[in-house]
Amino acid sequence: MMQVEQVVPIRTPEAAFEGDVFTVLDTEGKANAKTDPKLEADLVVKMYRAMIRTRLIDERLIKLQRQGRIGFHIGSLGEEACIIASAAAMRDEDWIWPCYREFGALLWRGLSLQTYMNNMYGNADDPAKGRQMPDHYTAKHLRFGSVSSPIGTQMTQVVGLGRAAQLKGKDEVVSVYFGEGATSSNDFHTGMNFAGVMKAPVIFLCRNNGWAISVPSDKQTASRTFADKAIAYGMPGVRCDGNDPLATYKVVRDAVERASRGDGPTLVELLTYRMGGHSTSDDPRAYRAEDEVEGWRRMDPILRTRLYLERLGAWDAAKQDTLEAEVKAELEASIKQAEATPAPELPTLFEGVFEDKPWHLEEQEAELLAGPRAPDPH
Ligand SMILES: Cc1ncc(C[n+]2csc(CCOP(=O)(O)OP(=O)(O)O)c2C)c(N)n1
Repeated sequence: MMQVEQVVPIRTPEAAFEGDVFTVLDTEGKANAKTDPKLEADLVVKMYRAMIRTRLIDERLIKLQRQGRIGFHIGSLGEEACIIASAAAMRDEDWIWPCYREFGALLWRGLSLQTYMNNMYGNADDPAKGRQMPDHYTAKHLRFGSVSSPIGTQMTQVVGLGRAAQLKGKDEVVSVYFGEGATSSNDFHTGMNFAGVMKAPVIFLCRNNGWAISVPSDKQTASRTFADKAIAYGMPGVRCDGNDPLATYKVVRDAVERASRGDGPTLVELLTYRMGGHSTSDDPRAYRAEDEVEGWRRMDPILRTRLYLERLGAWDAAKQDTLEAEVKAELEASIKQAEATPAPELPTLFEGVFEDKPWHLEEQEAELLAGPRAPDPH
């Protein structure tokens, strides 16, 4: 009988990267000549700038939540390369479908920081009009899907989207993010199976960040790797260094080209590490050792990318200082405006679903508006 040797454990980067992982940059930021996709320096600088912006936004939002100014944040500390580089590898005509950690990809696609911040505050200018939790963004006009909080549900939605493009003869590819925990969901099986059978133009991006809240990746599966799961669905499964933007860009771009040719879906396992808590509602010290996090610090995607760019002569300390100052100023301005914007008007609760408001909603709205109001606690 075949022996399955798990390489899933992610306690240290060494264990995580055992075996067949596509990587370009080492921890000193040196590119491997054999795997280097030789991306334009300008593109790597653009990705690096977006990674820094994402991290600074994350750090600020965590503080805002701790100060009680926003209710919740779910971020991407340590996962910036796999999110930004995979978004960068998609073409403008393609769709990006998030899990819930991918605000960096949404900003990459062109959403303004102000609109994102309005969503974090659920104010009157929030596109979701405060009806959703913070970090539950949506931007159809940018070909960016809505956040799915129930684990895995986005994986069937994207196959429908990809299949529709296929039936209409449109050259559009869909990428979808999810964590390794989501590979245990029914929707992972359903989505992967349909995509495989129909050769749907979908790229399944599994961010293997080591943890599904408090469940470590080695308790999530008995498979050798998460990429191996692709075998059962008749599609390629690739393991990629998700803390390396060059490797991630190359692997995702190859998958886009494959899907665009009509050759079907790809599962990409992006090896990364969740440096922070699951969300601001979590304290990871309750279930994981701090030295595990320390071990991953030298794999920090921002550090590796910066070292690479410095070697190329495309980045230096002065550029870093300017960028950080710019992002911080932009952040403070967007927070100020979001806090000065009032809450959505009550009647908006009843808008946006039906073109003609049904009688029962008319009645409920009238009752709500006539009812007593608690004073504004702020
Ligand atoms: C169907 C469902 N079950 C449970 C939850 C609670 N939950 C929220 S996030 C999460 C862990 C998901 O981990 P993973 O898929 O690895 O993604 P990550 O958060 O690590 O990015 C769980 C269990 C949920 N949102 N939906």
